[in-house]
Amino acid sequence: MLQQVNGHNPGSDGQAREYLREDLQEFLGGEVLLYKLDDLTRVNPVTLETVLRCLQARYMADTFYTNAGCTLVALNPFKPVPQLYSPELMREYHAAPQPQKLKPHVFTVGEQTYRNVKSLIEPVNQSIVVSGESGAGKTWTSRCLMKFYAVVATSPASWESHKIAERIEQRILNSNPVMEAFGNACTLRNNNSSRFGKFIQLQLNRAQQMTGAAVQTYLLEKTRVACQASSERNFHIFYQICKGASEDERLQWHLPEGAAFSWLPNPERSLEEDCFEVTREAMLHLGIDTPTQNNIFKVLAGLLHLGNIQFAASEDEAQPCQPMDDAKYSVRTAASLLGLPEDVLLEMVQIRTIRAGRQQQVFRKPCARAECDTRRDCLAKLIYARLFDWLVSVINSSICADTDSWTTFIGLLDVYGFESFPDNSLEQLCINYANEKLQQHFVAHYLRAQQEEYAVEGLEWSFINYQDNQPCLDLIEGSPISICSLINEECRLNRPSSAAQLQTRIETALAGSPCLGHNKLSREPSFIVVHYAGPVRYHTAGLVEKNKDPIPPELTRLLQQSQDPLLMGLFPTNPKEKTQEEPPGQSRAPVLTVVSKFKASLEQLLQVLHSTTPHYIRCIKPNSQGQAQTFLQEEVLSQLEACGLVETIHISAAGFPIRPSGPWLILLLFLICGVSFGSLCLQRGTGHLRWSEPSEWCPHSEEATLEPLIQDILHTLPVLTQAAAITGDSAEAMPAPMHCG
Ligand code: AOV
Ligand code: MG
Repeated sequence: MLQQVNGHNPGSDGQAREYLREDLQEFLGGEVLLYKLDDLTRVNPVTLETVLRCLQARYMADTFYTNAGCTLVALNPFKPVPQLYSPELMREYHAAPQPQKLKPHVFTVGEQTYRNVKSLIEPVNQSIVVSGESGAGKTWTSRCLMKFYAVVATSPASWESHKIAERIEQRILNSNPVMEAFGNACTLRNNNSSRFGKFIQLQLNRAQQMTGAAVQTYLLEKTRVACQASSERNFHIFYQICKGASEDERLQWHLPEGAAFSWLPNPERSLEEDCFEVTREAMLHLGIDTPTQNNIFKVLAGLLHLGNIQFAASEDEAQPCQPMDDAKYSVRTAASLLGLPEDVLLEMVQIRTIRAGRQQQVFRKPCARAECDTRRDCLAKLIYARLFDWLVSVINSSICADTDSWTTFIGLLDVYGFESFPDNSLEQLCINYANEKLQQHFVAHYLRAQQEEYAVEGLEWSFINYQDNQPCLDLIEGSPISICSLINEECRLNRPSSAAQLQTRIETALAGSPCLGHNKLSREPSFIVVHYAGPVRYHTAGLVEKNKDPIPPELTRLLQQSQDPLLMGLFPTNPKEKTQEEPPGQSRAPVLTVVSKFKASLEQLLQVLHSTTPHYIRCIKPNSQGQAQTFLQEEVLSQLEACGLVETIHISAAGFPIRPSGPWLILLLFLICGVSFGSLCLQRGTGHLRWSEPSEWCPHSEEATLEPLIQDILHTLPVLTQAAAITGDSAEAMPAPMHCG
């Protein structure tokens, strides 16, 4: 069982009883310590203040997980707590007849989800949606769940023809350091911030062993390769290479110690994520051999040199801008590391080709300095994004099970959290849009659906108002007019339009939206969206260009000429390949913008989530400085408000493990079937009945006994009785096991 980590006892402030539901005060008797309240449905009254106090008391007592009805609240400890995540503890939760009776933990959610997969009554596929703002602990939590399943859902060792033979679950775990090295970066909010969204499907066979996994990623923030906000960094992998390369590798990749790269800001910051060896080792285990790895790192070093190519403005418009004197070495080195002829590389960045006229004649136009920079950056983004996608496909081919070797899955969703920076652009708009969608999924699935269900069941229920974020989603993605549609329209019309004009268009066309904030103090053209988690100001400069994400076709053709084996694979010469890289006029296909592609991928994700039984974990960031033992009430309060936690608790507190309709019938059936045939088992805590074999009542004890089942029945009796007798207000007074899913 979990132990208190330290002896600090902040709950003994004499106020705890005040915050406890009256029926429980009597039941628990004596002094009740606030930090001992494992479930927020037990605080009284359920208000932001009482919930906050309880969470604070628990946090200060090193108790980081608390149940909140159907969700689990996870406070970020901001310090290592190894005893909370040991394999022994994982097994303890797995073996427990009723894991929900143990201390709240991410393993409880993991185990309940795992047991639900077996259910024959509800949809078998499950998902765990981990949410919270940037730095709250989503990636940590989802890693922790993957480790949990790697321990409890182990499969027989599988051997491959590779030199490295590895258990599948080990390979699945190895996908984390690789994806984080290439897809995470240090931001103002989080030193290890995910810059892509991830949905991992853990595939289980009939025996509930993990036989494989599949990863789906969402919109990598590729602009980071070439542009990092001040005090932020590029993707971890670049720092790892520069810090961890051997002498020999430094020579090969032209990375002398201490070399300065403009795309490598803040290299002096030392982060634990900077460990090159861990990434290499994990790549090896995933089947990416050392020569291929070295090829990848060589190309990445090429990108760093590419970033050092600075152009001098040309005095004659007809002449191309030339690289500055000290950038000539960078051109040479970048070209050699990328396997490209130096002169062709330079020319493609300096000179634009335009097709015009009926004959589609080709004209060459020297680019101005700013455009040269844009083309150079575009080249880097193009390479990095393809490399990332390729890595994901390699990971998938290494971990994905054959379709006939799995029957069900548990999906883990870990996307980039809500964020607001001094300068927010299309990346933040997409990130916050994704978070709005997930919040809406929760609202629709739980807050609304649950209350509607109560109404259908005839429960006298005063509807609890919650913050519905549909108006915000209408503003962002609605039809016919929304922020997305207006930005897309600008892309489609392809007209020169200033940032100020875009601001005016958005503010005029969407003036009626309650979620469009008042934009009084704006010095730069921008608009404000009032998200469920707070208002965010988005700058309009560059928004349309980012949404178009134009890739000059000559840059793709340049990369197709590369002699580098990796780039040859990433950019095959395929004349059939029709892309939006075609210049306007050549291609008749509708232009797919960044936001329209992102919208479509989010919709697909939500369809998958809807087809599963969802479980929710709410990660909360106790302070924005990342400090242990620091609980800033204001900051936590806004997160609690944003996710509608109090409403969730109220609604959960009225839930029943079994619908009140015909409870006696169910009980009778339960007793007969359960005791006589050992085939019906009540899953408390999820509110579902499921059929199971007698041995599964207590699957991990040597002697499977009827005890847990009988305990379940005994525990359920009063609830069933009350459920049958329920009238009016009694719903609130009753001890209420949660009803989820
Ligand atoms: P995020 O995924 O929610 O942010 P992370 O999971 O990366 O946030 O957590 C941020 C940091 O908090 C981690 O790097 C750890 O240092 C620390 N942390 C989180 N949870 C724990 C825990 N349970 N125990 C110890 N330390 C923890 V973002 O990816 O930015 O939205 O885009
Ligand atoms: Mg993350």
